Amino acid sequence: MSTDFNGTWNMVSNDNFEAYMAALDIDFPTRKIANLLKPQKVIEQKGDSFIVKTLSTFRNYRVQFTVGEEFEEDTKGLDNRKCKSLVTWVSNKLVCVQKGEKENRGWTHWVEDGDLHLELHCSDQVCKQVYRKVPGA
Ligand code: 1AG
Repeated sequence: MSTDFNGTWNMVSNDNFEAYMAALDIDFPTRKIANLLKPQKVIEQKGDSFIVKTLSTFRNYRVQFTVGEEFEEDTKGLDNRKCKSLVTWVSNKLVCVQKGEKENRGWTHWVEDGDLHLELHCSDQVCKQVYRKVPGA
């Protein structure tokens, strides 16, 4: 049995997000706004099929994928690039490689002590986020 990511998760910490956004060439005013957000992750998982929604008062982002199947990702509303993305299981972690214009781009999700962890990386920058499960949601 792999990890169950289902649920609604609220951000509790966000380290180095600003530098991660700068690595994606996000402009200064957008970074200042985005850095103040406390987004929510809403994850629907059925086996290896996922819909991950990142919701905030500023912008929303939705991605759908099946583990092991490369897909075209359009990061619309974020840095507006196209990537060839592939998510795989690495033990109990979901590891995404986002191939495209930006080197070393991707993310890793895992559940640890009941919290949802997310590490986002691009070029030489790593952003670390933690989300706490909303009970009953
Ligand atoms: C993601 O999470 C990214 C989801 O794929 C959003 C996280 C970071 C934003 C990326 C770049 C910043 C670009 C523009 C800033 C503008 C708005 C920020 C709004 C943040 C909420 C949408 C990995 C995984 C599945 O959970 O997507």
